[in-house]
Amino acid sequence: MRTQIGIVGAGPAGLLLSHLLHLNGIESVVLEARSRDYVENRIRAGVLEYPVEQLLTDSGVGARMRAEGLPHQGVNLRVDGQDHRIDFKALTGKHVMVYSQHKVVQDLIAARLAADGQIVFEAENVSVHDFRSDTPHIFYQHDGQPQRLDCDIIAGCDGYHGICRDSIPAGVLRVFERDYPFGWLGILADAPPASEELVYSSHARGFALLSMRSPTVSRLYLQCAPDEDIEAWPDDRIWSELQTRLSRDGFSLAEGLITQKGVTQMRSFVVEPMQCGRLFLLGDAAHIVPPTGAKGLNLAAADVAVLTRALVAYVRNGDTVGLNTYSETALRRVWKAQRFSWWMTSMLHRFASHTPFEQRVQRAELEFLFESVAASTALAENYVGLPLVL
Ligand code: RFL
Ligand code: PHB
Repeated sequence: MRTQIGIVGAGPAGLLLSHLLHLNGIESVVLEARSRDYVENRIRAGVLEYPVEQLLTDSGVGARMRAEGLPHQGVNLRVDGQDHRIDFKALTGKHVMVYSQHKVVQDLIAARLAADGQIVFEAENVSVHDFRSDTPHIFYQHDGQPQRLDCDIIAGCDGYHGICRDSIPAGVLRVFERDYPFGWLGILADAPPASEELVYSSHARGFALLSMRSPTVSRLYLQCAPDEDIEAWPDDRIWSELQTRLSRDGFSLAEGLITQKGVTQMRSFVVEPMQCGRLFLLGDAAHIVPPTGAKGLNLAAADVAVLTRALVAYVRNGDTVGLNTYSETALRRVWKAQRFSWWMTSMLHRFASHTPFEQRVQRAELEFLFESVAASTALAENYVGLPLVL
């Protein structure tokens, strides 16, 4: 089989890339290790930046998001039981859209299939080859049969645990990373969200976050040990800890049936460059952010915007400038989102290693944020999302 762009991974990055390329008359084939049912129901991110919401709308896949998504004009930072609202609308004129990642994935799959796009689900043993030559190709198995996909360019959209990044020869990539001494215990619950907007709470017992998926479903997180044993957290312990860490006068957290729970590791990770020959890395395949800034999915979409522009110039006019500068361009935004995610994480979590001096500095950082319009604006500007291409 032959196509113009071979895409590994049907997460948000791979599907959005395939969709935008199609709108520009460029063919692609997406190879996905998992089943359609699995990728369409994988619960992950929930906050779309303003430029990402616009990109989805402008590219014709925003109808359900506009009908079911919840536009949020601000967030609350709760510190020791006191709320401080960051008003996105007043500070930036923009908002964010609360809409589940798995619905974005469903919407993109529906659009690709409606346009006769090719997505191979349950592709096994995918491997990428000769991407430093003019004849890159991908081997995989499907229904037990060996297959070969020849293409001009390979897009590695296969997430943090994928194979594309590790296929790049040793010595090409430089890794930048930071691990945090905590994780997040996350739940999904059939309970009406106790606040109309997200609440990021800094509490003496650790960070907590109140988020949501719909008017009847809450998404809640607790700072926990990085290797926390989920078995040690029966539902009543989770609710009791959430009640404590999110408490505020006049606030009551609605409880309900917990339908999912899990622990996520917190990590910052970037590889440079995000390309090797004709293999390009996008999204989690190239970088991971801690979730405190809600940036992971949005960064994947921004990489896609940069690569789409470069591929269109290349396919239409043979112009290779965009491809040659893909990594440099994408990394400008990646590092700004890394900085923001690291900063939000550092400001809002409890660090067992903090000295009394560092605790006071953390407190001063929060107080300054609430007192200064300039500081609040900087948070709002980053949270609603920097322009997709910087
Ligand atoms: P994805 O979504 O991981 O998609 C990669 C796809 O590649 C497939 N794949 C392969 N296919 C073929 N062959 C192989 N060898 C393959 N190996 C992997 C996978 O099955 C998958 O379908 O990466 P992408 O597209 O770059 O999108 C990135 C986002 O998914 C990610 O940044 C966010 O979900 C991160 N993230 C969150 N971000 C937020 O902004 N807010 C959140 O609340 C939030 N919560 C989360 C998260 C990530 C989580 N992970 C990764 C464990 C919660 C979790 C649990
Ligand atoms: C979520 O709704 O899952 C969510 C929201 C904001 C974050 C992280 C996760 O910062």
